[in-house]
Amino acid sequence: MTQPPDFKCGAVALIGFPNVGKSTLLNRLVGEKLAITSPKPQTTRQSLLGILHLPQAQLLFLDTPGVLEPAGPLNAALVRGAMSALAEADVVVWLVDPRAGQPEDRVLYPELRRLSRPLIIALNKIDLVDKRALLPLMARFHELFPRTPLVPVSALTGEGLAALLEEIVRLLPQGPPLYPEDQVTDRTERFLAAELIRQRLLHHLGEEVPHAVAVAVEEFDERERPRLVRLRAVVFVEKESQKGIVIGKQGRLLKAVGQEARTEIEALLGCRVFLDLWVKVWKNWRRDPRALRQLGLS
Ligand SMILES: Nc1nc2c(ncn2[C@@H]2O[C@H](COP(=O)(O)OP(=O)(O)OP(=O)(O)O)[C@@H](O)[C@H]2O)c(=O)[nH]1
Ligand SMILES: [Mg+2]
Repeated sequence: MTQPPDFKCGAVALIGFPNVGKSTLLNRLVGEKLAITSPKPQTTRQSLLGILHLPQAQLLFLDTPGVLEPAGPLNAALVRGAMSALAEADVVVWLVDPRAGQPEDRVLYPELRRLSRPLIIALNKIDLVDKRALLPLMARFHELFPRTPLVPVSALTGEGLAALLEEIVRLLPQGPPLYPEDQVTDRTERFLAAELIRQRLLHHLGEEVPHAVAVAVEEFDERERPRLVRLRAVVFVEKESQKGIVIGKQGRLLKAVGQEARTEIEALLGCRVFLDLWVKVWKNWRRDPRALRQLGLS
């Protein structure tokens, strides 16, 4: 295919505090459910690329883990992941929740102040706030970042996203597309399946346990595809008591997670799925550098 000579292509990092809606925004912009989302902070652990193909540009959106002051090795690895996305990006979109957002975000603010690449500030979740209440916050951002475009959006309703896309495309460098037109992510089906299982776990678990959970798809057997794909996945927890919680009374919680995840994975793969789901204790995996490496988290 021939591209117009002024075709644009580049990486766009979506960055911000946990829970501000980065993954929701990526899915909405790309039009596919790639990144998992949840009301619990620190849902995203690994960066993920979502590719938007436009007639005049290819946008490589990079979803990143939410940035806060690191506490513990897993957290530190998440923040490092987000920061390296910042270094790789051609354009950075800083997503802020106007209900909580302070321009002086302790970790990101100093990084973004000295950022040498184009920045856009997106105030997300405007469906939840009174528009007039946005004005003082917008004025404050404008004072601190006078030349930075400021775009109010809602990743949920789609409001403001056309304006955001326009700003992004304007700031992207010229260049040929890097990915074929039918590719929407850089992640494997195996990875996306593990994340879908984790999302169902986040949904069912209370406040503390979700952070102690990791999921690995250990077997992805495609021999019977397109009729059927067989998956064996392991849910890792940090201690025995958490294993009981994840399994639930008479195995009910794990069963619900398995059934819901299977339906979602079937939609992802476009075929029937057999999901064999196990729970194992990996003592204090969040503090174990070897575990973090093996789970792809550092
Ligand atoms: N009302 C409303 N809710 C939103 C919007 N964007 C995201 N949310 C919700 O906010 C919560 C967090 O969204 P995520 O996309 O998981 O947030 P994130 O920034 O990726 O969070 P981490 O991965 O934990 O850093 C979810 O419950 C979303 O449904 C929005 O524009 N409006
Ligand atoms: Mg996320």
